[in-house]
Amino acid sequence: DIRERTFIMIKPDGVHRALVGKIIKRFENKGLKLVALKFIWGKEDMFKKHYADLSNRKFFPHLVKYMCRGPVVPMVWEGLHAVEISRVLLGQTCSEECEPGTIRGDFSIQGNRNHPMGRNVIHGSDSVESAKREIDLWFTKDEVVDWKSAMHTWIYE
Ligand code: YYY
Ligand code: MG
Repeated sequence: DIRERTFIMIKPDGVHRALVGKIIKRFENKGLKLVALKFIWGKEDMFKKHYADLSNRKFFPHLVKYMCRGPVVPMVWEGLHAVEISRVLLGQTCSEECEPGTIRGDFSIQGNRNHPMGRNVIHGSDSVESAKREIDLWFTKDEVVDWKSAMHTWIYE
């Protein structure tokens, strides 16, 4: 589905480290299309909802605190297999495991499964269903823009 959408969020460390432009460029380079974006300092209750499925995990309070430490950049990207493609661009959850060439692989250093995850720069939805839920949580309907890129016919047959 070339209209598939995923929810991506640059985390506070990504913003503080001035990686916003570099990260957005990777999604643009791939051929995904930006359909929503904002710059906000997220509130605790939003991150508790956002990460609701992890609420019984030991690291949950730590995670929510990290996400509240500074501004974030929530975005929606659209394109063929947008969810899966974006997960590949992101790299593995743990910074110590992810490949160079991925966003986390190139821009983060600390994080393995047995310790608090440290700073892994970016969030991306893990399924089409969670993407829908996350998009609805962070954006209103009219904040997500339907438009056709001038490059469309040069990216898709
Ligand atoms: O989707 P992704 O971000 O790659 O991983 P999740 O398993 O959904 O966990 C969300 C978030 O929680 C992860 O980016 C860091 C943090 N976390 C953690 O601090 N410690 C863990 N053992 C697992 C995840
Ligand atoms: Mg996840």
